[in-house]
Amino acid sequence: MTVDTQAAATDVLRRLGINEENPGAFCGTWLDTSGEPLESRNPASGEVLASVRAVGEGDYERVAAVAVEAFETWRQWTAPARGEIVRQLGNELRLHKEDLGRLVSLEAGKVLSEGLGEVQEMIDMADLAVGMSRQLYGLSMHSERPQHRMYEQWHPLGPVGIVTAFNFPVAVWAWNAMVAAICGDSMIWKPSQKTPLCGLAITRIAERVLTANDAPPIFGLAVGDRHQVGGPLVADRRVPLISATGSVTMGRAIGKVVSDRLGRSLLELGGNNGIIVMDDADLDLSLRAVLFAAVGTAGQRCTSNRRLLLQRGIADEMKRRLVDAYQSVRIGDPLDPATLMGPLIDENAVDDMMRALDTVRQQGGTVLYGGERHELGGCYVQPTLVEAPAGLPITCEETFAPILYLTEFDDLDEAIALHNSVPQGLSSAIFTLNVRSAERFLAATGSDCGIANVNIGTSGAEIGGAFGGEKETGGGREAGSDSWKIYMRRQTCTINWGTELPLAQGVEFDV
Ligand code: UN1
Repeated sequence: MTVDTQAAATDVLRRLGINEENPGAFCGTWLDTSGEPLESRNPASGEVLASVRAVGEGDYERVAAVAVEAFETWRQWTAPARGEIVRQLGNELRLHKEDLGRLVSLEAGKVLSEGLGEVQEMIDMADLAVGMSRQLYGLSMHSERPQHRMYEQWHPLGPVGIVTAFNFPVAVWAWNAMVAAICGDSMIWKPSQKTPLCGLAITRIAERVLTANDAPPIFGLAVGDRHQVGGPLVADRRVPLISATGSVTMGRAIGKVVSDRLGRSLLELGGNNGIIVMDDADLDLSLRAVLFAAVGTAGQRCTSNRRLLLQRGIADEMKRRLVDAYQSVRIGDPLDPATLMGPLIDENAVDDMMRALDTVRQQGGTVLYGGERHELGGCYVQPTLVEAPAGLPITCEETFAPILYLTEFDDLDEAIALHNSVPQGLSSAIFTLNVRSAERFLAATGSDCGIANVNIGTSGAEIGGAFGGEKETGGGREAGSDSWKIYMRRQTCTINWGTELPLAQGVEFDV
């Protein structure tokens, strides 16, 4: 297929300050990095968009040293003053929303509406963080000792390492960065090597806001691989928190290194998200929700719907309607407004999908729709429906592709048991019009995931809630609610304003 993406891309890149070749690290200044050039490719056309010189020997250290220094100054700014910087950053993102949305589409291959949605998610995060900057509340407790006051306060933590994946190349940075910034932390961002231009574009915008305000260079960037950036960052004792999004394998490796140095990690790893559709569900609603969750972003969200559990009474009808809907999904250039599904990120992702489908067939699953590469070639694939008998081993694995496993069940207890039988625990949903079924799903013995929805799909969470999951998903929580607490250090303070020194627990210790 020929898409004239290069022409479309050139203007967008120029307006975002990206050249044909670019330095891959920022720490107040752009470093003349010494690593290999990294070519960023458009997955829709295979064309090179631009190239970035990755971090080489010694470059990481320079970025880290500046992050440590920037933290020393930044933590002395008041939290509302830090919020003002984030407010301005949100405004800059508003000005560049269109170009950034296009860049996300060009580099990650997601459809434009989702590219723009991702930038909106950054803007929403900025707005939320501005409000948070005046709400970093600590509790006040009643002391058991007379004339004593006890309370807790929250201080900035230190430089934070942010490792992000290709599928949300900008929003996930914002979940972390907007909050870390108002909390008084500096950052070192390692974007995915598949989407370095998104990292560059965002950092250029952040740089302008910092410079205009004489703020310290808190938004550090280091593009590179796990040897030059990932490894040193994760092992760096000066970096008290590592927030990482990616595979379970990656998270397990990072978690070990960080816990060995007794640092904190915030992990957002694989999902294997199930939707239960009951006989009494609104099937129109269920169908639309499943389609967005399973086919949206070509199944490359950590929240993508991968398992669909159908109660027997509606199973045949849902399957029929799903096949019809899958047939009419428009696949093609992500920048074409009519497109619903773009390509996978690269050839490896296509190979992984085809390998998973071979395993499906070997294990006794049946491809109901799709199952092949798409006639458009390149990284395009067919969205795929698989009939999977309960317990098919492959349904316990996350394949980052649009494969949806369909499994039938008789009653809700069986569905919940099936639902919870996988190692991952990110997002989940039930479709039902019965309040008892809905509440049963949300009860302590119901869904075991970090996110549980009723009559909406598994993906597309709002930023106001805490985002993350249990079990092999890693336990981290980002974005809204009280997720800010992990980016700060808690201090419990007790003040004696009297003339006596009473001891807690009634202990006597007088000479
Ligand atoms: C991810 O895929 O890593 O809930 C994050 C969603 C998005 C975030 C997905 N807001 O689908």
